[in-house]
Amino acid sequence: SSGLKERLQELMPAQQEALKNFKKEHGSKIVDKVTIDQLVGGARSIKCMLWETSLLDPLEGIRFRGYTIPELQKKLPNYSGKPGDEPMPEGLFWLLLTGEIPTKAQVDSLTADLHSRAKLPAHVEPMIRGFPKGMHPMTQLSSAILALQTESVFASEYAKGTSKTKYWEHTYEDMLNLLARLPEVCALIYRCTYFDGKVAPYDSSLDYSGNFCKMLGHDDPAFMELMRLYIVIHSDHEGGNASAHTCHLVGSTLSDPYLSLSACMNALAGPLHGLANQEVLGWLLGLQAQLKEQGKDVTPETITEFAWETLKAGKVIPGYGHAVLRKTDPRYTSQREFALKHLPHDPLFKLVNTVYEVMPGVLTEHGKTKNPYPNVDSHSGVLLKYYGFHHYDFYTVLFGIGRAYGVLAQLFWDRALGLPLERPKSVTSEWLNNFIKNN
Ligand code: NMX
Ligand code: MLT
Repeated sequence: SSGLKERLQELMPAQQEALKNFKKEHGSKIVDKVTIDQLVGGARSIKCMLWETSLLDPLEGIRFRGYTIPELQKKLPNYSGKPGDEPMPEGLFWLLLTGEIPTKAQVDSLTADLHSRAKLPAHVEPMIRGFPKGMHPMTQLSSAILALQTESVFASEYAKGTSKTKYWEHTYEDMLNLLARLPEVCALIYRCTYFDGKVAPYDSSLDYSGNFCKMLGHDDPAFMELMRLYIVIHSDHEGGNASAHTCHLVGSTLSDPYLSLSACMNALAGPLHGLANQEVLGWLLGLQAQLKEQGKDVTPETITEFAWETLKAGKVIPGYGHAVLRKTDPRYTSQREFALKHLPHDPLFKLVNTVYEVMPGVLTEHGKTKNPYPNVDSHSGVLLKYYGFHHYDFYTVLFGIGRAYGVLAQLFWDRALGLPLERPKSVTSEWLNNFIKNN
């Protein structure tokens, strides 16, 4: 054992007690009000969910258990031990679960634990190999996670009549097994969708990200570094985003972590959410192709023209805007810094920079979006493409691996804290009209 389960077992009683007492003492206090705009408009900003692992500030961006991304880069153990290298996702997972920065030895033991759980059940590989050509990688991922559900400890223990006090333990087993099995699942999807289906053997001498990259067929240590950063920054974005909320909602019915994570991936697969990262690269390549065809250079003026064409066609600029953020996403900034360090002269990186110079102005003039600045998806494709990873309809799968770390850590606490079935109240238009008449 890595010691993680034992540490959680030590931490749980105090957290359970604190929440119980907090509810008892302050349960009737009002933290928010709901306007009709919010009710009709996607529940935007309504504070109505407990999510322990991260918190999003509109101006500052994300903090994971209180730490910003630059702080994580300094404090979490990295693979090489060299200062300045990227943090390991296993360390982030420890932090998300416990609220504590792990030592390198703890991270290494968690890596070893994950490796020991990685073997797929026999039916999953043939199923992935049998998926029809052209099936989107996110559809494959969600289906493969569902297929893994035959192994759910939570589901089988529940069927045997386990006690509520044990839910956390079954969830713990499922979440680790599930995280451990995702690299091979994703590598199989990747190699079967774009190549000859051959997957490099599992390499447990590497860390989670290193082995994952190797199985994908990308051996470059710099790409492995990128993957560490990529998984860390995509892991969690508080609870209200569509994928995290979906996982939490589905899990609240006591559907096991496999069913919950598969549902989470279906939300992430939408173009307004995680699929935007593939859309961004498509948009940038479309821009390059059109300008080349027209014999024009890539300049702030030609980019502005192309952006207006997109907007006038009734489409969004992918990678820009956000439901909560009102400034440049720090996840964008961390990827930009990675690019400045590793690929400062890449032409596509330069293009992304020029887009960044003009787009806030274009979107402000357009006058609709509340946030004209780039989000996480605006930068990720450029980095992946630089390392030869140009199959952009696979990008959201990588986002999905990252997101699994965050939503599963919270799902553990959902069960450990005994959070109830989620069931907000809906109303009809008729109800709203009557409400207005009477108020
Ligand atoms: N390009 C053009 N129009 C935009 C954009 C954009 N990038 N962002 C928002 N708008 C429009 C939006 O469609 C809406 O128009 P309408 O009134 O006609 O419906 C108006 O501006 C107001 O929207 P907001 O309140 O600013 O944004 P909202 O909270 O509704 O949506 C997003 C947030 C992220 C869905 C939206 O900004 C968007 O569609 N962005 C592009 C897609 C994208 O990058 N998604 C990835 C988000 C991050 N992630 O990974 O999940
Ligand atoms: C996310 O990472 O989930 C996105 O930025 C969307 C969000 O936070 O609403």
